[in-house]
Amino acid sequence: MADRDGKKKIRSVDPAAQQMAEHSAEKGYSLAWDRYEAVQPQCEFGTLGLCCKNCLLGPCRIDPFGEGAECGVCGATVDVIAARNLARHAAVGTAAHSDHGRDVVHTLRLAGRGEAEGYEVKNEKKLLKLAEEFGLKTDGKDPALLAQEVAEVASADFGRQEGRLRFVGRAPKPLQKKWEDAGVTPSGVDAEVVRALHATHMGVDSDPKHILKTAIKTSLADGWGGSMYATDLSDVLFGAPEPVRATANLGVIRPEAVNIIVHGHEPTLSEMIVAAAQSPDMKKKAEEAGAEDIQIAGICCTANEILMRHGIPIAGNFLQQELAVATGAVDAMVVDVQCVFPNISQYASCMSTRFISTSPKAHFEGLEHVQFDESRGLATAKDIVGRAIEAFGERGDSETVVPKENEQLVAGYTVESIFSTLGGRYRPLFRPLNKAIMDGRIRGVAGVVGCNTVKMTHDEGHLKMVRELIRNDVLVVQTGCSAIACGKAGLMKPEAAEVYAGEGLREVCRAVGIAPVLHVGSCVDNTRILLACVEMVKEGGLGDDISDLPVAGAAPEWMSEKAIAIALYVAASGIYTCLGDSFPIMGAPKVREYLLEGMEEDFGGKLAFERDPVRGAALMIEHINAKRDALGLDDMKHDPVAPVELDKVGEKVNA
Ligand code: SF4
Ligand code: MSK
Repeated sequence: MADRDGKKKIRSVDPAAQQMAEHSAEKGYSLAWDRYEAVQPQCEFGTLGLCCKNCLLGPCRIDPFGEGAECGVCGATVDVIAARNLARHAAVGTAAHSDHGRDVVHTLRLAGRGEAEGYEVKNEKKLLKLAEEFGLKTDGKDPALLAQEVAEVASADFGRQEGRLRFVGRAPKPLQKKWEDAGVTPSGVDAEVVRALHATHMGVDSDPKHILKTAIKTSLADGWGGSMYATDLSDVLFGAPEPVRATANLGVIRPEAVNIIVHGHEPTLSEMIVAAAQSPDMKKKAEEAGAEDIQIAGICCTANEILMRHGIPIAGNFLQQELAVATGAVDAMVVDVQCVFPNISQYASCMSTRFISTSPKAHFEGLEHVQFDESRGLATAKDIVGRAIEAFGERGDSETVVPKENEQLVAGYTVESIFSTLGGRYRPLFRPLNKAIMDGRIRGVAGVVGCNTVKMTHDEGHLKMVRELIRNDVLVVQTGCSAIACGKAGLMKPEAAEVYAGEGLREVCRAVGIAPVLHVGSCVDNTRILLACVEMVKEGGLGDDISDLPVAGAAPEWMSEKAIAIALYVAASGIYTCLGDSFPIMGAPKVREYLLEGMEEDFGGKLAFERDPVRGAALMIEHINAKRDALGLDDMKHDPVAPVELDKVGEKVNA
């Protein structure tokens, strides 16, 4: 039950979230904000990364102020302990993204064999391109057969025991050399995860810097391996996204419709749920039950996947999962893997909503489980939609409270579509973007990504940082829950350029009809940002390596182990990366020094920790300016425009 001491407000800048938090308090629902209060005080040893339980001689915890033991029972120092913990986090993050990638590979293989009901190759052009990249013979080959061969090559990369991952070859040559020299070129995806776990077993690696390199190598196997496969092969199977208009926030839930929320990360089932909901038999069934329609909406990255490809509305980001259910208008909450609160089961006993887990990897105690099986994907999806329709019938006249907030946005940008949107169809790839940077209309590009956290005000970090960047003429590309935050706030509408963007960026946005903030997908789609950087280098005029580009990355409200892997592979790819919360390593001086300074010498990129999002943006802009200076680029054409206060989210852009 919620106990917010009579305080109904939560820390969020989203009015829809506030409204539902108040309603939840009235109903007695517990929210993450309440449970965060309940777990205070949180362990400082854990926060600083100074607790080890890697063997049963421990747990060992080291006081950073020298009041207790100086090392663990085995002699592990604070730096060894913190580096090992971080490497384990990175291995878990890599495993999560990569297992998602593996599932997409598996589905592609089955689709090629004709054994995956409802799936087929939607993007033959990309399939052909990949097959050629893999050195497969393509002449006159049936796409179904080619899909199987591409899937085999991808599978082999997951299980590769030696050599290097294929996509490492996509990186600029100087970056490949940096990885070789530092000994972090990843081989197989699975092998790197296993090696990281082995290296951090009690009594194996005890050189903190070497352990950090293991963490980086593992993370590179995510960014240039598992996640990159997830993105590329999803584009092959489900089609490459194109710019698409959609809407976002809890107001997309429609009490008069059968509402199905898909939540989690994998596109394989949600694609089928979209297809099932649009099928005439399901529509008819919904009408017979008295519903106007079947409304699909998403939370977290499953949402981003179907938003990008179908314009399916977004109900909210990570911290809104419980708030969506609290509306009482959700008939089915369908979850797969990652970022799903176990707490959603509390609602199962007090409302008609069906909570349905679907992944063989993730069951939830007390919830219905409909196991997803690619070989009968459409049938599984229809079963789930049918259960939602039944729940709609059971909902009857029970109370629903749905906020009105429902913002317009444009999503669906990819490396390929940025190229055509910016006018590159008849000109060399990425030339218009590079040119706008070179002639000082766009200062640079920032990727702002990642989660929400109850340790900060929900969405505020994303909005403040992104607005500060665009007013300084930095084009922003986004993924994950950060993208959802900015979509809900109206920053992904072309009109946002008129309110928030600096004059140079505004000129570019006007000329090509884009927003100053571009949605490029889910968490695995951060690889689209890496590949856009590769294209910028290839295009020429901005240096020879990713680390020469005037670009930066950020995750102002990160919370997940996947974010640790992302931050490490982004920084090790040469990009300055600013995180809101620090990694749990602050009690370990050598680890801190390497990640915040030393790694720049090895890779050209490093991390920064800054809780204040405006200061974080300033650090990124300083970095971008330094890169512009090093490239000898012209001064910016215009001074930054005045900042706009963060008052009511989205109000200004809608005025
Ligand atoms: Fe303690 Fe060392 Fe065991 Fe960790 S590995 S719990 S520091 S004895
Ligand atoms: S869903 S990993 S909370 S971005 Fe990708 Fe959002 Fe972070 Fe999960």
